[in-house]
Amino acid sequence: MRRKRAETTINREIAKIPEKTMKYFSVIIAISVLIVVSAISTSAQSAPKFDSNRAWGHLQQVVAIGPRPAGSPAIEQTRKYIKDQLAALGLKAVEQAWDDETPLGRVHLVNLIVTIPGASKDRVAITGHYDTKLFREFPFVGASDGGSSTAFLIEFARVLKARRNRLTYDLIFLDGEEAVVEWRGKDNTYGSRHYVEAAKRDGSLKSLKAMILVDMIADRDLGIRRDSYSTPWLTDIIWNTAAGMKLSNYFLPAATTVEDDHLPFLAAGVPSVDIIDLDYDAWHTRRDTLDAVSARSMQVVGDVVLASLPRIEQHVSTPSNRQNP
Ligand code: 1BN
Ligand code: ZN
Repeated sequence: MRRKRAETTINREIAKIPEKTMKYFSVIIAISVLIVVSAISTSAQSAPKFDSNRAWGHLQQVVAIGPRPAGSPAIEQTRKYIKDQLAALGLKAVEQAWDDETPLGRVHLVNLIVTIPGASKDRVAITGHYDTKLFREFPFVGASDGGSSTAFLIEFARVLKARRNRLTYDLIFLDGEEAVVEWRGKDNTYGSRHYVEAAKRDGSLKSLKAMILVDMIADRDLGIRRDSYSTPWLTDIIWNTAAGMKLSNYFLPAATTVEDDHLPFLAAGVPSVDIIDLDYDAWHTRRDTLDAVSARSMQVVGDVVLASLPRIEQHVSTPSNRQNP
């Protein structure tokens, strides 16, 4: 009874509000609802995603250039392609150029570095090589070996630029990963060794908190084993992320050891991981072409690396985990 009387009073009060004012408030409420709904849907849409169709397009272009050994006109053309693609994204690639002694004489080498600033100056590097191994007996176009890392990094640059980054990201296109003659002694990893030495000298290595290397990630039959040289916490984050995404059929629990561009970073104390599928039938053969690789494999690696970043950012930002506080 008392409630009914209260309702009647409220209704009477509402009736007193002029119709114009009511309309005004209804419009304000409707606009507010629209703003909230569109903000929610924009934030859901704007979570940038790795797009393997774009990566595949880059891979096609890079493979079409042909064999791209260090010091060749073709690798110069590849560099132009990478720089042009990054420029189209509004990103500038900085060249780190030098000449190095190899078993075949002096070779001109160039690393390309793109920096995407984040909230912190602490950095994570995502790296891969863009040279292909020199074979004189056959044309080696390295669709997975050299091509996939190049295509991956260009597309990853687009994604990181669209992402709100807690840390600064350096995407490093490494030259001269491949042996000029044979993988022993210093005839390999020219680009990563040069980058690390230069960063030690200029003091910038201190801000580099982790390094993720991608190499040969487009195998149609993707199977990436854990590299035992790689830093355990970083490997765990990536493989656990893959497991959480039900992708353990690609990021396998089995272990292996691989010598690659991560070793100079590890030797300098930078936590590093090599994401590499070495169980690749076409490895260092004329069959490492587009037929042997798939966009889906690059998508898997792109999704897993991207989904791993928040945990990596959290790990390196936690004071007790910091090596150089
Ligand atoms: C990766 C791609 N590597 C060369 N091309 C490094 C490597 C060298 C891996 C020897 C295994 C054995
Ligand atoms: Zn190779």
